[in-house]
Amino acid sequence: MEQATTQEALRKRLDELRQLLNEYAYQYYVLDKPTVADSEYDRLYHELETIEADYPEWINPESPTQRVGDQLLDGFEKVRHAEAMYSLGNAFSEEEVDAFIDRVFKQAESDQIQFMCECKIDGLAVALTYEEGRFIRGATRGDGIVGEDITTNLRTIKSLPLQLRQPITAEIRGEVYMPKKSFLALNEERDALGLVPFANPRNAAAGGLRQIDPKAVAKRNLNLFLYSGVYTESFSPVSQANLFEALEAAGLRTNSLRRLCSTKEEVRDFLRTISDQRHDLSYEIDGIVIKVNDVSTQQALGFTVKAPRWAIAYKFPAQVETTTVREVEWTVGRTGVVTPTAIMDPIALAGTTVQRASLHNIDFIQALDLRLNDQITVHKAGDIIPEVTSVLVDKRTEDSVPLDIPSHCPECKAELIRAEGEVALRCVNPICPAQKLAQLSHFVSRNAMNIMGLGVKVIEQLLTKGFIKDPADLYYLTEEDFLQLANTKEKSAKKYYTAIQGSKTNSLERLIFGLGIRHVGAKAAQLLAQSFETMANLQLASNEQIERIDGIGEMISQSVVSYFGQTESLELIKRLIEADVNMIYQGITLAEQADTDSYWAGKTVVLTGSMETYGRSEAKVMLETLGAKVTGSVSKKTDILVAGEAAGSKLNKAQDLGITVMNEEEFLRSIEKSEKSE
Ligand code: 1X8
Repeated sequence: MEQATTQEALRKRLDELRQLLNEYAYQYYVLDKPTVADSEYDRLYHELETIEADYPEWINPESPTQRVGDQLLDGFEKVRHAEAMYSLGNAFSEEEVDAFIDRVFKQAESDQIQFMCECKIDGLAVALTYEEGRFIRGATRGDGIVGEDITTNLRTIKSLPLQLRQPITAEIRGEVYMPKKSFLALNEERDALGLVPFANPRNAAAGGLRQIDPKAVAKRNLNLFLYSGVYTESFSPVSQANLFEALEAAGLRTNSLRRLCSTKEEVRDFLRTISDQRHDLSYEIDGIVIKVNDVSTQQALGFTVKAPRWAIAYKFPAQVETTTVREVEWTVGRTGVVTPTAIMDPIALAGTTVQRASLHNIDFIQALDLRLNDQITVHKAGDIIPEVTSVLVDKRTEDSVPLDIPSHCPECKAELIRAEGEVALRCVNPICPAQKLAQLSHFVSRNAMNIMGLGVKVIEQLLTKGFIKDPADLYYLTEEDFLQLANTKEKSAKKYYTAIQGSKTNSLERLIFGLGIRHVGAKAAQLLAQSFETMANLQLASNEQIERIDGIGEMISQSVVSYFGQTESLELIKRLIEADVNMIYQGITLAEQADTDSYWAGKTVVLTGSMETYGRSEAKVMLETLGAKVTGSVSKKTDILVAGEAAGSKLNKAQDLGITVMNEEEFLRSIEKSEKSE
């Protein structure tokens, strides 16, 4: 009997958790308006995972834990679309857009037609099938008639609802994309691993969705916007504007950057406005789609063999410029990788002046057959990073010769190594001054030890004068040492000294990141510090222990274990300890996530009335995270009553008993404060 009740309670809690998590995910990923702290989401998610582990029979495909599967995919099945996915006619100038609008006016025999103008996302078109609100299948566009089933991979996109807020049966279409930031981070990572970078976010997104490991897809941080559908009885909007209302009501993510226009001038104004601000968007767009708003007018206009007559894509002028390569610079990074950079005649490109472009590695140079004084085309990958896209070979002079690939380190002159299967050229001299400089610059950088003011110039001098060889040496420097550097007066010397000494008390994750262990970025450093809590624990950790951390894989664990296997590393850490540099994690550890010293810890709280910002159950969960006990009725044991709108008898009783009463605003302020202090 008792067991049945526990089970019932757990089942209820499970439903509550799924609902809460889905709601939070919707607010965070679809509306881009987070309402709870990440730690709170993680806590609830973990609670759900724990219940599901005990009762696997309760798991259903709509559970938030079921987004990322464990299985590798066995290729992709073909799927036929409910209706053909058309491509769009293109307009390459404002005049061509005007001509399209005139054509629509003429064919529809009216000039009272509204147009919905939307951003053209540079991503990958997908079709999502929902049945009675459940996500059943997702497919690529393919050739427009038959696409590939990528359901498992699409499920990893957190803004894609597995369950709609309405029981709609329809095929919903949109664009999957990779945010610029994720694209840049991915390319940096690929560069570091010696992989060829993606040319643009679209290729990165497409590559992402075709991976056979859903876990790898989840890491790509893909997102999507929905903007069309195959209409059915349960889903039959009367206009494009109405479609957006319907999509949003169903919980689907739409792009709010759109405008309903009635004239050519209004359309033109929208094109120009977006054209001006597109470099500031977090995703790449390559044009504007202009659609007849009214569905019955769309139907009257119909389709040509290739595209709808009621829509057109205005394409922004390609952001490609031509310039000349004057020099190739080879720089040594902190891991010894030698990277080529093209130095070019300056050009204006996508909002900035560009003079340098990474050439990534030797393979990249050789694939382009790039030579000095070549004319080249340059674009900005992800709208930010300048990249050489082609060499104008026919403009080349006859005496041009292939680039010299350095055989020796540009700094220390040691011989460069190119390991089997690696595209990277590497200086393996452990005392290479260029590597030392890059390592030290990394150590003092903002996300590492954050030693403000200690720039490259100062570090360079400290190295050449032999004052320092590694990061630990920084902590043994005196103010007098700094006074011996060029242009350094007492004030600067004091500033450097104080900044270095101040960094001794940093929390462990900064130091771990600062050590520059291969593949250990700021995020991994945070996870390692949080899990192992002290440097000593981390030093002793095995591959298995490290890989047990969610978010850390084999590549990082091997790198960490190998780092601590080296005598030089141990020696460095020993001297950092002797210099009194903190080796302990100071954030919240996993073991103590439940807050014990917040204002709310140990308090008995009653919620009454309705609040604008949070539902009762959300507020309850938040308070519980902060250590409060939330009960249903007011008594002498109650410490605080949180009273929303229309609070009734509980408020009277609390006032009678002299219990502290908080209104919504006070409650919110206090919660916010408690969360900040974490
Ligand atoms: C392609 C795209 C469309 C939209 C946005 N981005 C795209 N890449 C949109 O309608 N907002 S429509 C479209 C197509 O029909 N081929």
